Amino acid sequence: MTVISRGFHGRRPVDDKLPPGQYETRDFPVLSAGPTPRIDLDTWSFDIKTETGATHSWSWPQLMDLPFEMPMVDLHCVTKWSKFGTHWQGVSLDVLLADVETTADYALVHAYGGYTTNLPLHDLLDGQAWIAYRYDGEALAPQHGGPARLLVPHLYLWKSAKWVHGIDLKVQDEPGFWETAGYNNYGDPWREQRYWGD
Ligand SMILES: Nc1nc2c(c(=O)[nH]1)N[C@H]1C(S)=C(S)[C@@H](COP(=O)(O)O)O[C@H]1N2
Ligand SMILES: [Mo]
Repeated sequence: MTVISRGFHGRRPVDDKLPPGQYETRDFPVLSAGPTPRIDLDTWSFDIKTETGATHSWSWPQLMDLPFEMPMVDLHCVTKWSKFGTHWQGVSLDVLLADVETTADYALVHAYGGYTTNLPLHDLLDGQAWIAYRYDGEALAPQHGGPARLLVPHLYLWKSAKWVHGIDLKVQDEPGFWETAGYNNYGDPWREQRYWGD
């Protein structure tokens, strides 16, 4: 590993925050593969299902009762925009997975409306992912995934499923919606993993 001393201890310069091939935008574009689903908070649930079929379920009031975090993160979309310093509120997946017994290595995330996306379970742990329900101090807008979306900012934004409904834990990896359509199975913006083969 090469260590480069910058002789500088302030904010990272913008170029350092911008993954290869990305540009910065101040907008918050909306990208959805289908219509925004109507979701009733009275029947909303977030369900984690393990490889044995055991299911852990949270209603909306139960989610609201959990300890939350307020991460500030940079977003990177595979369509090449990046947005720096976005403010969210949500429940860490570490909290939701704490009492879930599993030997699975993979997660298939599913959303109201049918969208799916897959990632290694490891990438949901250790402070890397949230079920986010507030953005910029307000309830998360429906077009951005409200009432709640997955937020997993170290991967391209297609992994951050809007209108999240649950996560199935799998022993074997199973590609989701965009991954089946040719997008990279992992999607690390810093390695520019946009498509299969990148
Ligand atoms: N349920 C669902 N989640 C989704 C998508 C979608 O079509 N449906 N699009 C993904 C893609 S490709 C991107 S870039 C981001 C866009 O999030 P935004 O609309 O809040 O910018 O949501 C991701 N999550
Ligand atoms: Mo995207």
